[in-house]
Amino acid sequence: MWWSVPLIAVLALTFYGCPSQQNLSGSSDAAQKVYVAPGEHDEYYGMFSGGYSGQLPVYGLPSGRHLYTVPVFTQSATNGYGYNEETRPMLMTTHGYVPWDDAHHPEGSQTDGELDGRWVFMNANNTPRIARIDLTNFQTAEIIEIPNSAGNHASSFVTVNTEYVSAATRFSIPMDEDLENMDVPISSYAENFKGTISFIKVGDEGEMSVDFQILVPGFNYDLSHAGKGPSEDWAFFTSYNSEEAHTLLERNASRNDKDFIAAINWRKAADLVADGAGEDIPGEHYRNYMDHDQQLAKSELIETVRVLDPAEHPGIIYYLPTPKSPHGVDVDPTGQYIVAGGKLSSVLPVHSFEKIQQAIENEDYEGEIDGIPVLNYNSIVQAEVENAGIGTLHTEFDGNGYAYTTAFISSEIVKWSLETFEVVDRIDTYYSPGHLMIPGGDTRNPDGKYLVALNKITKDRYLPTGPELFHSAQLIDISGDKMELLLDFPTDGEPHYAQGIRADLIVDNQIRFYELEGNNHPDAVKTESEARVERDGNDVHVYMTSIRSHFTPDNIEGVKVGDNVYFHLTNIEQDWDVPHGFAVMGAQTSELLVMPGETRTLVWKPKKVGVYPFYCTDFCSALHQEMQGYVRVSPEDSDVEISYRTGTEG
Ligand code: K7E
Ligand code: CUA
Repeated sequence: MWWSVPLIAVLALTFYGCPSQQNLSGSSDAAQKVYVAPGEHDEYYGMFSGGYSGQLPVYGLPSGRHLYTVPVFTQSATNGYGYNEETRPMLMTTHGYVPWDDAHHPEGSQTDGELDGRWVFMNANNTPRIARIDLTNFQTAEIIEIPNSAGNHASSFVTVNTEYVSAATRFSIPMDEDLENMDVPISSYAENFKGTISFIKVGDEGEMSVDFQILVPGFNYDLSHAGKGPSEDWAFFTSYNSEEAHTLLERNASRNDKDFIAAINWRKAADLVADGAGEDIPGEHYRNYMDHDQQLAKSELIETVRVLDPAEHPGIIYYLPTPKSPHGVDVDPTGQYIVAGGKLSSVLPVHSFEKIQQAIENEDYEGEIDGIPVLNYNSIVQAEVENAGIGTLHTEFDGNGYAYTTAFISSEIVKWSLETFEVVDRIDTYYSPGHLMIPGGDTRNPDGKYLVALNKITKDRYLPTGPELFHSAQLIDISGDKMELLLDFPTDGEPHYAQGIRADLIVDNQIRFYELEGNNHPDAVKTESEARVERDGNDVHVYMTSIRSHFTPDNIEGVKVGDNVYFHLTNIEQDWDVPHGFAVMGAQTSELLVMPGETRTLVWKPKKVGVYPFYCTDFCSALHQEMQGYVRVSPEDSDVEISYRTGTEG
């Protein structure tokens, strides 16, 4: 192979800095296409992963306007997510409380292979987890930890009816004969380290459970996508490091001419598990979910997980040889073609599902690894797309017979035909795209109108903000024969993948506020007359209400140094877009931002004697500044009794 690592490095240097910098758009035509007039709404929601922000920023498309950021794996001071008592349990893991993660792949729930607008799933790469975001209120509804896994990267891709969400180990881990994690020299990688590929079952209400894991050789499992149509019972996972290197992977994991895509018949595996196949092994993990009735997150610890050994269950997994450390794996809308991103490959390999089935039937194998048959490359490959750019990573589809692939090193998007497998168009991006997204572009029915390039390098595209810059997304019109660049917009964090979802699938189901009547939070108070302060040993509970423009109570005495003060604030407004905030001087967490009909709790441990103000943080009315109160904090041994009032002097 002419390709080599030093050559990649040279190409990287050559292409990285200097794609021609002229801006091809800027025509009034382009402006017209992305202009969303004041008061008008965008056509699509763009759900972007936040990468190392751990959140899910939401943009309107085509305008590129930043609409909201859903807090997911990271605490958010904006609304108190992960700080307040109600949402803290969402971030519980077997490693303790983990208030940050690295989120890569949002994926919308699907029905019959099409986006249905119910939920978005997103993976946490660092401390392996999958979150489910509820699109009726854009809040994180559930987070499940993935056991026996390290680096949950090939996640969270859904099957055609959201039966399952995928997960896999990016970093293999040592497991002994009983499949317990163990303490061994890193140099024993080849004999001791294993990977797992996990299938997370999704219930009717979205509730997640780890249904089973498949034990696989200690490669690095990278990306995934489920099949559709003829391949809908299958899911595909790329891997690199089939060399099983454990140091300097840059070189040591780039030696083999081919690595593998793991093709998994998830339906068959699931049926086996349902019939009692497999073995329960240790696999402690948390499942955290929002109890909607109580508006309170809850955690449960699950101890074991079911595992399948491929050697004992033939037919559940096959390896598809794939050139040179593939990255993305994408399935075309017909479900017939499986495209691998060949990041070190000179061609873009496309496997045929039909040929894969044929090869399986004929036992056309070129080998076997740990009981997993390796299919013959030449028997399964449909085409190798030539000239598809350098450093190809990810592919999406327009539903009109074309595929679009990002090329990181040559900084471009390349459009090619699914009929001739020839390149028909290419467009420069600024700079170095990772993923790309077409609304519905990984489903059975893409909306082939826009494409978003998620670029990794920003440099000179915006006014500089010192060394650290936001990332840059670019919106490209793909409705014609030639791609046309329409818009640049900056994105927060490091977006990897994104999902574009037609607005009408989401808008009609929006919750505008929570019904006070349906609020069964144990510490809710629904009228001002129920508001009160109670002492229980060193704990003081303030059951407080907010409504424009006062808190009840707003004068509190009898708190002492050393107390734990729980402010349980219920916003008793019943109207859209009237949150109230709550902050108290010296609090060691964030504010609360409480939606109408909702209850949230802030714990405060006053350290010093004094009178402390508290106030509403959200400008809620003309008399918002008046929305304030005082707590008197007395010495630890004081005999001031608890008392509270609103609107009475004294
Ligand atoms: Cu950034 Cu999908 Cu994590 Cu490729 S991954 S770029
Ligand atoms: Cu309530 Cu400001």
